[in-house]
Amino acid sequence: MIPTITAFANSPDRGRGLARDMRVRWALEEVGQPYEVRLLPFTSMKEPAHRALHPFGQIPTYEEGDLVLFESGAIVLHIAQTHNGLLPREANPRARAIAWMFAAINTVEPPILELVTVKFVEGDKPWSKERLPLVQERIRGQLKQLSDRLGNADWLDGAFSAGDLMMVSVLLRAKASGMLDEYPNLAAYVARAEARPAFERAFAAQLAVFTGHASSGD
Ligand code: GTB
Repeated sequence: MIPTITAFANSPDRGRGLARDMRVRWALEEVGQPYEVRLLPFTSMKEPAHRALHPFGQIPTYEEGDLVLFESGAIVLHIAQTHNGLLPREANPRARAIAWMFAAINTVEPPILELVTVKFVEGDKPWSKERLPLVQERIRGQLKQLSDRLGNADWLDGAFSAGDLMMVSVLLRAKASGMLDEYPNLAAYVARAEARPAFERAFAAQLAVFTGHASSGD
């Protein structure tokens, strides 16, 4: 069964791969699963039809037969659990790869998102200038520890996994702010992931939406 995902019809990032459909597209490309994309204008995202799929009226969603999922982490985990290639078969390495997925979205991503909020949503508030360095320090704290753990390895725990896919997806947001370059092994880790053919295909597909060259299905 070919799954259908949703994505922005007009992504505010102009196709730079920062919207969260990118990580789902990437996972589908890694496992070789073809998929369809339904593009949503902002107005339809809050309509009842989409809210029936996503309680918060956001993208991405994932539909596959009777199954409807929201939350990019849950969607990537589902793809990884139902296909070969993104999770180790052995129980303990598999559990550790899933732990890295949670670390990405529950530990590393929150301060990176706060940076976006403080710069672009709260930028005009009188306290914003004082808050910015605090948030930046929180991000540096996480990046330093992640950098120490990665060391000279290619991936976080053995072979490339859904844990790396989620971590890189999250770090791409920090790359845009220039903070990733302070940790050369993390910058190289992200570059290594971006060079994967599956990443390149996913990136090209979401960019094609912005440039107007998207096909109806992938
Ligand atoms: N926790 C959810 C998940 O992981 O799936 C969060 C989903 C989410 O935040 N979706 C965003 C959305 O639908 C798009 S990805 N926003 C519309 C709304 O809430 O009404 C977040 C995003 C948006 C824009 C950029 N950008 O322009 O760079 C990057 C990321």
